[in-house]
Amino acid sequence: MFIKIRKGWEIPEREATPETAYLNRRQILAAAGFLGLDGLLAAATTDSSSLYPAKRNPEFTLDREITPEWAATGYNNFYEFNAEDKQAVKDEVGKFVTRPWPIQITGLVNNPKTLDLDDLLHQFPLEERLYRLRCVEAWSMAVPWTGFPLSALIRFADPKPQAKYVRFISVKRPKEMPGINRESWYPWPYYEGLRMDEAMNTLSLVVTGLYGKPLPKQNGAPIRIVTPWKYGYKSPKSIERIEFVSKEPGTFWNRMGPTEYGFYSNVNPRKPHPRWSQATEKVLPNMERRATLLYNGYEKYVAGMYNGKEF
Ligand SMILES: Nc1nc2c(c(=O)[nH]1)N[C@H]1C(S)=C(S)[C@@H](COP(=O)(O)O)O[C@H]1N2
Ligand SMILES: [Mo]
Repeated sequence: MFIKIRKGWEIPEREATPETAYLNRRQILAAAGFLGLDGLLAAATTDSSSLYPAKRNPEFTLDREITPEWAATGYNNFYEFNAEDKQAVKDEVGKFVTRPWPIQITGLVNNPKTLDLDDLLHQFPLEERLYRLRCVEAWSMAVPWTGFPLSALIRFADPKPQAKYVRFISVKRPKEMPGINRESWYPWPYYEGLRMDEAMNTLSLVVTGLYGKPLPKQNGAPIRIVTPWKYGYKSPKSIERIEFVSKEPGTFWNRMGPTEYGFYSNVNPRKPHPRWSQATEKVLPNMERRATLLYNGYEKYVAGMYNGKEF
């Protein structure tokens, strides 16, 4: 596994053009006074690109460099698009439609609701957080996600006392996601879950942006979950439903390989995967090896939730 390193002369577009030079059509029309009051209101309430970049939360610091944007957005696990070639995912997302995007909040809650993503984005203040991400396959990255605490969404949903777990269900759109029919034996849609205290943990983030911009499709647009102390597959992409349930829910990867992918899947360098060691990781983009940390370095936030056996 090797990622092409950009040569000095291949200046990323982001650095060549100041981001503030981009305005969407509605903002330009509104600014020029062509839309009238309704247009201005529409531009103000439904345009979520103006929410980025969000203010960085200084609590979350890294022990390494931020992964270059081209690497984090060019090397992806998103099996609905391409299960074989991580560098091809970004080239297969073109047909994926991420607006409008209704999110269903269902199950054991007092406030079941279907919310459009853009309304959701205006209901919860966004912040940026630098987090490490450790894939179970051993590659890792460190990136600035934008989002809001999952705990805020859970409080809004107002779970009933019987709700002990939260499930997340990704979209399944074979016409837009070419990997689904190519890998038809997988139990689509992708689905994941967390215990309620894990979901309420400070670190659990509803993510809608990356590198100060709306989330790229290959990273799970328009909305995903990120749980940085767990292997990357516990961070489901492009979710359309959040369901509150009473029993430990099944998960996509546990269904595929029950002996290899447990429900908790907390990062643990001392517990090898049945087919490889987890002691070290390969850091994008150069894939240099470094030691993997217990709970991916987030022990102080999460160790208290466990009795030391949930890996
Ligand atoms: N729906 C869906 N979510 C998913 C996956 C997937 O294939 N489908 N892959 C997971 C895995 S294995 C990892 S490591 C991370 C990768 O996220 P990234 O591509 O943004 O780095 O997404 C996770 N979420
Ligand atoms: Mo992964």
